[in-house]
Amino acid sequence: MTDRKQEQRDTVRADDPTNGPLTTDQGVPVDHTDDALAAGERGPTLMEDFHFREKLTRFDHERIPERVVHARGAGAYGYFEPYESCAGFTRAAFLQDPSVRTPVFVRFSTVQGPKGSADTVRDVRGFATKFYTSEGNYDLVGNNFPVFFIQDGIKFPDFVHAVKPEPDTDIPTGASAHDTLWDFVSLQPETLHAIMWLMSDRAIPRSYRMMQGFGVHTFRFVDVNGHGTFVKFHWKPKLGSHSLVWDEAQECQGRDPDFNRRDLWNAIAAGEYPEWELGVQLVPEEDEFAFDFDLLDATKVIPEEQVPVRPVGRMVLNRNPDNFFAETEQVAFHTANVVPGIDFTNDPLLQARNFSYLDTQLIRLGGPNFTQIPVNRPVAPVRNNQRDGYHQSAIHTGTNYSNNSLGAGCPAVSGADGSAYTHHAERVDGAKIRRRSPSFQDHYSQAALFWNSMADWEKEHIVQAFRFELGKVGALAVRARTVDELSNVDLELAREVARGIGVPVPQGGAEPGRYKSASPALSLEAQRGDGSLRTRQIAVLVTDGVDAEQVTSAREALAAEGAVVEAIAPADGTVTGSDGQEYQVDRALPTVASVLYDAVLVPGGPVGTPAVASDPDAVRFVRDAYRHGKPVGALGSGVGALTPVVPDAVHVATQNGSVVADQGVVTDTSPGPAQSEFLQRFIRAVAEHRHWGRPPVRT
Ligand code: HDE
Repeated sequence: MTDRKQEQRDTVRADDPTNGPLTTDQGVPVDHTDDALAAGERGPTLMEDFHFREKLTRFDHERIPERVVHARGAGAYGYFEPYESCAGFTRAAFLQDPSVRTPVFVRFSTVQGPKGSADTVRDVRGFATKFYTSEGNYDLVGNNFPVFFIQDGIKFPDFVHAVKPEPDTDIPTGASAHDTLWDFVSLQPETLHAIMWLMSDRAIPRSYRMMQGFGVHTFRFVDVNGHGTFVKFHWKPKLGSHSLVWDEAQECQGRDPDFNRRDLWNAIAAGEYPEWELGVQLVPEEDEFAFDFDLLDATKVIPEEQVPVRPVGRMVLNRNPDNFFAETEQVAFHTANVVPGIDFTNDPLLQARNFSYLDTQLIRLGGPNFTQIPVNRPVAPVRNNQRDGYHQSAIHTGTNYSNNSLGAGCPAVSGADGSAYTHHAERVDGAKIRRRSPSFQDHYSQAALFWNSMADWEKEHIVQAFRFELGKVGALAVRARTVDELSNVDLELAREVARGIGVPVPQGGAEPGRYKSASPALSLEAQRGDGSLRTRQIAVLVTDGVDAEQVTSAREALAAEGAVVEAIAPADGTVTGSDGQEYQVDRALPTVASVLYDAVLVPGGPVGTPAVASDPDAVRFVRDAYRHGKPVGALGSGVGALTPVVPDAVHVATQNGSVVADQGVVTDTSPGPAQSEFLQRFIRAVAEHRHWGRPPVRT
């Protein structure tokens, strides 16, 4: 997608506070901001230069503490609308009327790395949504995995310390491949299910726009009669869930560390608004104990095959923030921000979160008035007797206590009209104990459920991920202990991992086939979305003499499908096509790489193999695209450009002039414009996203 920043820079907004002449914070006009006031041209700077001192002081205070987890993020505004009334199970106002759009702000994030870390690291992604509802703000603070690493929030500091950079070296940044994390994992089998997700391609999403979101905990819906229903929340992206491959993700960290945030910003700026469907899994309270796991255990999913996900509405993100700090950095989520009709359960992880989020905002945003910051401000009216504190910007008048008669009793508690939040009247009875429930003790069967549900290529990627991560662990005992734990999940998985990391191959463990169940919905294969090409980035490699008809016909057909096509040449500027016309180049080859694209197309030229075939950068481009399973198309003499890269098994089939689509390598040696049959095949190959099981590259 082309960069839209310049368009934005060129638009001067009337409400921009920096429009007009320069002033100090006190509004005093400033005529000179390039030299400090000094006693003579070479003399000392004078204390009385209030503009200089104010400018530097303000600069010194620009930073606030970054989030202790989820520090790196990107956000956007949009709206949510329900498909139909959900009155049957919740009274939440924003889930009642399909004609009512509720504004939202969403922040996506990685967890481990600091604010300046790369986007495409192996990590969980945060998916936090603030609904500005008519009944107050509701925050659904979820992740792109449906399960978490621990069961009780009291372990959170331990887990986060273990995964964060090690305290002596501050290494690694944005990575989990290090001793302390795996030491923790090997000693804490409750982590295993989430670890399976972390080792899967879910941990390296292609785009924030192409990942699922999950509320993780079991929450509770409450209807107007006070009747409760357990609920798990799901976000499903319209474009489907797609991931990178690990090698590509690593290269992206250097080629474009902002890969995911740029993608989100550019898509919205281009009017390609990302969309998710909100789905709910509903469990009647009577069925609380109908499962072979505990609904309060956040390391478990309710398999979709057991309780289907019921779509209840859609969310569209259609506006980029104007100021990263003011909005994306200062947005403050809190799991306890709920509205009437949504309540908690006794999930001990959720209970801990209900304490932690407010606490963290107090330190991060410097006091209790952060709800007055525009991005956090409810659209519902706020009236109470909470007063003063750092950064108070409201000017309260009248009384500040309740009950009062001097202030006409205001603000009075609501009650009679039934609009107030009432906590679900769950009966609670128990001795005060510190003990994990026996119903939380099975840590292996759902880790195995996940493994059993994977396609072969997903399994292969998981094994490779374990080998990479554990291969970076220095303590061999930790490697071995982790493999032992894995053998309780699946013996073959454990053996495969062990073979790659130099530890004894386990002989015992979960006997093969012990855990048979699978949930096909957990595989990325089941989450392909609408199968469209919208916003897929396609590189067309061009040089002087390129067949103009081929480029134009392919470009038009792909753009009509919603793909973003970029012409990439050895240098910026223009190339001269076979028709003698000049064609604009979108990017110069040295500034890009195939990891930044979803597919590549090599058109030909009227005289023999195009020059790209001998350009090492272009050869690398095609080779990497092929290696990463991406669709590769070639036309006319461009097919020859594949020869140095694509092995015979795929390539030979293209020699007879016929159209061939093999493992997403789509070629047509006939001259002239791209034929519709070729285009259809190439479009299908791109819609597939990736093609697994290709023979290795030639070079
Ligand atoms: Fe968080 N988490 N978390 N977390 N979390 C934070 O709040 C915490 C957990 C999640 O974009 C912090 O404002 C505890 C699960 C997201 O601003 C902090 C526990 C899930 C975000 C915090 C958990 C999440 C956070 C840090 C275990 C998925 C980023 C900064 C009991 C369901 C929100 C902040 C944003 C952020 C605490 C576990 C998701 C410290 C104590 C499970 C998406 O309050």
